[in-house]
Amino acid sequence: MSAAAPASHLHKCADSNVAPVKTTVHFSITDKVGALDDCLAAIKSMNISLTRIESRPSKTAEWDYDFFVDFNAVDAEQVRKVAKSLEPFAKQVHIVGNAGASGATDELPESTPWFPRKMVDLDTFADKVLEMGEELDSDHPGAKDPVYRARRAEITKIAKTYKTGQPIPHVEYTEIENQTWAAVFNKLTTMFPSHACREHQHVFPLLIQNCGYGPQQIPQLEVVSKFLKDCTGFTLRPVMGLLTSRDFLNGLAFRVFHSTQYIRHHSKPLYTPEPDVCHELLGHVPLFANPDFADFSQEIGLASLGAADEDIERLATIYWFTIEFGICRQGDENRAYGAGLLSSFGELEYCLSGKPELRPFEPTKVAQQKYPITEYQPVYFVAESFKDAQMRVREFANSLNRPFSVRYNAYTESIEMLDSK
Ligand code: HBI
Ligand code: NLE
Ligand code: FE
Repeated sequence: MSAAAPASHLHKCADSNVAPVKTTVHFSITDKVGALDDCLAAIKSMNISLTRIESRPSKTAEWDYDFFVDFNAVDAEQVRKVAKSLEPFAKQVHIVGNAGASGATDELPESTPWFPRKMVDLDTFADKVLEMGEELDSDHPGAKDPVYRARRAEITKIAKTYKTGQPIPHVEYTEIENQTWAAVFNKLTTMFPSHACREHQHVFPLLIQNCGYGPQQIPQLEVVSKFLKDCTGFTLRPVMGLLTSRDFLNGLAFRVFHSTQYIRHHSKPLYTPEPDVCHELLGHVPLFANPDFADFSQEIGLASLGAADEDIERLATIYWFTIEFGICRQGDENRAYGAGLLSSFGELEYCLSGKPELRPFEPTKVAQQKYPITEYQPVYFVAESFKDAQMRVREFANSLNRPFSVRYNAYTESIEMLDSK
């Protein structure tokens, strides 16, 4: 893939998202007998079938109630009519979710692309993924091996049917799969002491002690997820493959990391263009156990909720140059903290070799940087610390054009929308 179209392969599923459009109407009403009934009758009169309705006590001084009503809209016009019909009965009618409806943004300036508000909403992401190797014009070694394909389909079935709150099912990995893992594990662990950041090295022995990390066999996601939950509140959720940038980043807002469970093809253990269980477990997991890094990652996720498509692109680029390919300052040395580096023997060596260009981490500049996907990066960005990077991303997120701000409530595992910035 050329450097001209960063991550464009990840937008395919989003673009083919045709009607009906998942829509949420959010409104508040004052406590009065029949108030909700009036609102629902207005929607009913349009012959719309609701898919969900939820209520919460409102934070207003008037002791109002907030309602969230979901339905599948046929087009933007219908969404507009619903909003209009509620106006006489409700306060603060807000539409969330007209992403993909052509021209809808112009017609409905107040609407926002749909985003998950509760952890269970992540269940709706499950089947919107790219196929193996799709649009990665690398000669994916697994694509031509029918045995590998069948095995992968077996493992991704878990992710397809997984629901929030369930334990992640155990996978009995085969001899060949465990051998591939061993090859990656043994090679990388020789390099971590001289190339990985301090945070990664700090956690790694704990993963060996508590989560079954070692050359013998692939650790189980469920065990690792429980460990992360104890460390920082992050959890893993199985995923079939690459999600759209929007869905993937939205998960981070809930401290949920979508993790593949299958392994790369055994013919090429030291490099794969896609995420696989080696990349997740050896690259990402150690960092998500670090509190500052967890905060930083969630910050990107929160900024992505309801963000415009162009802003998702910017945030995905920031994600790419930090969580995936970030380098950080450590004393007077540079060390890798990006998972794409930490899971790739070749690139881990290369990124600190003095050959590629290193620039300071400044979100506004990073967000515009083009990058190749299936080859080593020509440019990396160096963060001073995770705390510093988080502050800079927060500042950047505040500069984005979103008419509301959001906050994650860890007690209710839900997103609170604040009307103004
Ligand atoms: N999906 N499952 C999965 N894993 C990733 O690492 C991932 C993704 N979708 C998009 C993505 N990464 C990034 O390249 C950014 O676009 C966020
Ligand atoms: N190239 C990495 C590896 O081989 O582990 C995976 C990168 C996933 C974005
Ligand atoms: Fe990754």
